Amino acid sequence: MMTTLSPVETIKANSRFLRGTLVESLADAHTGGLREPDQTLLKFHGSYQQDDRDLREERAEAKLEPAHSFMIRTRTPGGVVTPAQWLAFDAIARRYGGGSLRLTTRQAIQLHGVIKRELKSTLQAINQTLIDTIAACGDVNRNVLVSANPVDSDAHRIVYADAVALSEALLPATRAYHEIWLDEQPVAGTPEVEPLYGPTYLPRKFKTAFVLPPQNDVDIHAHDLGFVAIVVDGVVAGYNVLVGGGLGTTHGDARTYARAASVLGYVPRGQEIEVAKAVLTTQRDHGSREDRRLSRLKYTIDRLGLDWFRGEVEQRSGVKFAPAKAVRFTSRGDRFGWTRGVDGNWHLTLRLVAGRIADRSEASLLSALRQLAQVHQGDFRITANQNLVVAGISPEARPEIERIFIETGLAALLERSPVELNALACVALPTCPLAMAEAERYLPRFSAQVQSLLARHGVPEEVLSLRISGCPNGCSRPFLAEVALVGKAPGRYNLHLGGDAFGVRLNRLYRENIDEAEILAVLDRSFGRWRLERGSAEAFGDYADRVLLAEVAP
Ligand code: SRM
Ligand code: SF4
Repeated sequence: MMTTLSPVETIKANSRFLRGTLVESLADAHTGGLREPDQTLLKFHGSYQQDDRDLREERAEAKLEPAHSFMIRTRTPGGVVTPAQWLAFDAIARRYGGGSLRLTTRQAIQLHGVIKRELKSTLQAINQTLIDTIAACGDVNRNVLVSANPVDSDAHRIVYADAVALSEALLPATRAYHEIWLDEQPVAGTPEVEPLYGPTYLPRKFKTAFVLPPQNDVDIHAHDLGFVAIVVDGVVAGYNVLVGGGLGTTHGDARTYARAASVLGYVPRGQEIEVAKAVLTTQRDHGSREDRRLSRLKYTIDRLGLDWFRGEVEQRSGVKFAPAKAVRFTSRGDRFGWTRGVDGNWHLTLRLVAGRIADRSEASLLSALRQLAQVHQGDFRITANQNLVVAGISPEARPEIERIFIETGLAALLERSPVELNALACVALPTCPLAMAEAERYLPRFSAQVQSLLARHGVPEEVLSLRISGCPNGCSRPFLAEVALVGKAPGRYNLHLGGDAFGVRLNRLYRENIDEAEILAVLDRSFGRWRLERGSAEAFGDYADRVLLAEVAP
């Protein structure tokens, strides 16, 4: 059967290992944007071309090109950043990024609004901090996630080291990034190869995460490849391996769906890189390269079968899977405030609403975190819930950190209800080109309204996961929330209910394309019924799954 490759495949194939004409595009002073193929290639270097959507109409009327700028995303496995690196990012944000940093749901830092003529200087400044942006986006293995809250400090240290090693092992080999952004001279006469990826890389993005049960703060079931640490007597003995998670969908295209990852089996520690390479190359060779909507690993597995996939990974890696070990998750959110690790050091988890850090009228978060970074001796850990852990604070250092925490207003940000503290939203408008509705800018208002409803029904302290995405791509992992809004059009959302409290069960569509008034009315009725009808202590998501969704099931 004749198949047509997606145009992105041709761009990759012709790119000379991700170089394309990026140098020429960057040098073209007539436009604030890049040539189209270079926009695709730029993603593999950790950056996206965007435009300010708040200004689109006005600029179109004035016959001006869109207000182009660039988003840059870091590769920071496990979200670990030193205080010196934080201070450097603070300076970079003030100089190139409009005075704003954004922590992402994949433990990365994003800058928005970088203009074309400063893109190279910004990437160079980032590199000087010893953080890079290679493979932060594109059809490659992306930033590797690790549970962020290091209560069990020893196991966390090991799992983090395994994640960093895996992130390095799955990096593309091309020197394009170093040549284009860091002025490295190509070595003449050396034929370039991509031993792992090949010249056309993967069919689609590929995401990996490590989790330390019982806390599922990375939503392990949302990733193409997941490693669940099995800790025996304080030692990381091995990993349960999960594959085929993925959340992106397209409204109106029933072929697309969110999928929770499936279990491949257990492997002893030390085999995870071989297994990862085998999973990745199986997807490289068998993933669809025709329709990018159907290219993620989840579709490959469903098309070819989990047993076939397991066999292929075993054959490629030489690793035989044992039956998965029993695992139980008991929480998924961040542990806000002060916690103490087994090593005696303290960790302080801060709430940063939707991960946005800027000096705004309501709080000077960028400056507050700069103050912390100036005195902190441990490290910072970006959580997969868009928050920040000030980690590894010695008992002697705690009073000074505590003083800054209180005086700068960071402590006040924790004085919110559980639902507001745990809610997530993707970026959406004004920078995301795919947004259909608001998310980040809507989160404070909407989460406060949901909180009022919970209070009205006598459960103000209920820990309920609430997530908003501006479109069905699902960047805030809405399909794993108990209550989720998924953008459909300005001011209109699909309402999903029924995820469980620990990020294991996917939710389902409950009402389609409704506005705020209707969403609140539906939630009001649903919370009322849950309070009356729930089994003892039944979480809202479980009740919605058992009762509300059963009523609307086809
Ligand atoms: Fe995402 C595309 C933001 C995590 C699924 N995502 C985008 C883009 C780059 C829009 C674009 O393609 O032009 C968004 C940029 C907005 C902006 O202005 O910054 C964007 N995604 C984000 C972030 C920043 C959301 C956030 O608020 O934190 C997250 C960055 C993560 C990182 O640091 O790497 C982010 N995106 C996710 C997640 C959650 C996760 O990975 O844990 C998902 C769902 C999981 C998954 O991949 O299945 C996710 N993003 C998508 C998709 C749908 C992929 C699919 O399989 O269909 C797209 C669109 C695409 O790839 O075509 C997308
Ligand atoms: Fe953009 Fe959609 Fe992702 Fe939100 S979910 S950041 S709107 S792509």
